[in-house]
Amino acid sequence: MELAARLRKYFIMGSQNCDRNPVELLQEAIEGGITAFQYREKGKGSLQGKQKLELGRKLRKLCHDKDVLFFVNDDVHLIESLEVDGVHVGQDDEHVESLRRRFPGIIIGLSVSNEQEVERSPLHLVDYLGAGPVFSTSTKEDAKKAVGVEWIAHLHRTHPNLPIVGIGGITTDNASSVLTAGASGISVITAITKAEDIQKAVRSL
Ligand code: TZP
Ligand code: MG
Repeated sequence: MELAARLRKYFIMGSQNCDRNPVELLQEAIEGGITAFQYREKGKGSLQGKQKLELGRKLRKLCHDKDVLFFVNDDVHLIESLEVDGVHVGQDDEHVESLRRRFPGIIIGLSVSNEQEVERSPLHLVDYLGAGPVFSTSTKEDAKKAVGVEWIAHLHRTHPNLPIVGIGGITTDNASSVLTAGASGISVITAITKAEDIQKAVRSL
């Protein structure tokens, strides 16, 4: 399957996002039909060191067994330890050039929130773009201002060959507007972690 199709339902989670066992939660999300997963163990209450790695191993195995793409969020140590499919980085993380040099074969996703960030980024080394926050979100402490689906449409117009994944405040109600604007996929945290029925939520995204 093409990368764009495999980014269609991209679930992001760390233990700090979970009111219940993260392994069971991911299992259900996979049953529901997510196509990609990003282990983002970050922020208040997140695991560190050995515990972070241990949970990563369990989640990585679930994805491997069900052929769900497995990403980590900007953690070079985890890239090496978990044999990831890919990594997602923001503008302030390890630079794409150095990641590409060190890990030539992995998928690299980069967040872009405005045209200045696009201009200073080596997009030729990137496999997909994370665009957002599309809608306002309180899940990420330092999230930038919401950019709307217009930002997705703009990126799609200016970079038609680069898959785009929308992020930030995406729900079962607004997901289709992000796809209609030109995104190949939507990435969500709370739309899945806080869902009453996880499988149902994933199916309707
Ligand atoms: N990057 C930009 S917004 C965001 C991240 C990681 C948080 C998305 O969380 P939610 O709950 O889907 O709005
Ligand atoms: Mg980051």
